[in-house]
Amino acid sequence: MLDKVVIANRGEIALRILRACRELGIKTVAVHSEADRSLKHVLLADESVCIGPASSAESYLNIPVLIAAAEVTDAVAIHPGYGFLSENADFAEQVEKSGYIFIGPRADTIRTMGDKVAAIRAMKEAGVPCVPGSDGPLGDDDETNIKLARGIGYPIIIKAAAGGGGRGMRTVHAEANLLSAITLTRTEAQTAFGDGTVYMEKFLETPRHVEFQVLADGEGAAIHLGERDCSMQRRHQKVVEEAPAPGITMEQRMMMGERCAEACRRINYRGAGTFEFLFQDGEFYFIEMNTRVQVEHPVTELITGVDIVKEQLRIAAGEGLTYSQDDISWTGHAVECRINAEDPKTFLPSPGTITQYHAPGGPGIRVDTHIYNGYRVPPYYDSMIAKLIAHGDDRAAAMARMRGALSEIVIDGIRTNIALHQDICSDAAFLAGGTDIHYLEKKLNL
Ligand code: MV4
Repeated sequence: MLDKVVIANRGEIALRILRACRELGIKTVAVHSEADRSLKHVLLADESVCIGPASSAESYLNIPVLIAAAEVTDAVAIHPGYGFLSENADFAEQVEKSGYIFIGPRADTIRTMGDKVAAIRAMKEAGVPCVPGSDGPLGDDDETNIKLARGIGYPIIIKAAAGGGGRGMRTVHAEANLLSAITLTRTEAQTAFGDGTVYMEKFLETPRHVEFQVLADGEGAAIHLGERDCSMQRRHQKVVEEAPAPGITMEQRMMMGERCAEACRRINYRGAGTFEFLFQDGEFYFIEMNTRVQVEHPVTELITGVDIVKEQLRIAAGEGLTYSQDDISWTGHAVECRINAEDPKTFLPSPGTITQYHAPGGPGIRVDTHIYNGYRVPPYYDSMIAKLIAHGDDRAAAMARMRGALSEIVIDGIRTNIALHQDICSDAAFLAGGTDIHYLEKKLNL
């Protein structure tokens, strides 16, 4: 097993990684900014290193300083968590060139998946169903692009190859707007990402966001852990996630999961990964692959019993996968609410000191959080402060446990979105299952 790991992240995921390391007997190094000295995992880690000022650019995004932290502590590997440098191919490359293990896929895999055109091409070749589209970058010939869009049929969407996660996209509902939309998206992409490459897809109007979790050893073995539904979102920020996805049959799960796992085998994928699909009218359409552990991984853990972070560490140590596909089964239903320090009306971040924290509990309740009484939520980073996860024998039981936990949890001193979660978890359409990606934004604008 790995001897010592640098946790190149903060907050709940840093604590989650620390706990996985501790179970595997791995020593931990917490790296933190000047604003994060009192983070819970910093206090629990075997060693800690201050890596710079509060600003992320000078601390959690500072590649040379992170590698230096591994050097001075004699660590053997770096876990990037999610966000920050987790999907930065240059970081992965520099970590490995410096002689450390990057806990994630090889740099070239991250680079391929970061280029959405290349990712779609690779997945289509591997037999994963994709959205009808340009099957490559758009060229500069207007007539060709007009014909392409006519062939696909309006509405269509123009996306930046270097975008993803909702950045750099523009929908087009009629031919009159096509050419200006291509030009605008190109210009924006060039400015935002330094790459003006764009592509075209059929625009799906009422899809759900359904994603498959995979684990692969980097030597051709890969399994899937089924799917999650992450349709409950606002401005591309997920709010509630669940597993399994309502209405997906075991046949669909095994068919799509196996296609994802097979794609991983073909590209010798290493580590944990997520295949994002749009799901509409009973069909799956691949849109992007995430090459990191995701915020919502606990719902999959609760219904499969697999510790995804421990699997990441085992894979990185070269120990391979603990499970074969036949070992994986799914029990009950799990739901996760992301608790943010934010104003319930404006959704603006609400940093400050937590004067009282009371954790919910009881059967089937898990709380992934770094907060404690007296903890000061800094204003510099993401506003997510806790994930409340409930598991039950079926979806209704999981939702009932979630409502109970939401009524028990107390977070005083700052504003949070707990009331929003209470509203969502009592919403008739949500409880019926299968609400699409636009449902929450429409509900909030009533
Ligand atoms: C789409 C789409 C409809 N049709 N692609 C947004 C984030 C990025 N991952 C892809 N996104 C979308 N791509 C086609 N062809 C609608 C979205 C989309 C979306 C997708 C998933 C979750 C939330 C979303 C919110 C708005 C738009």
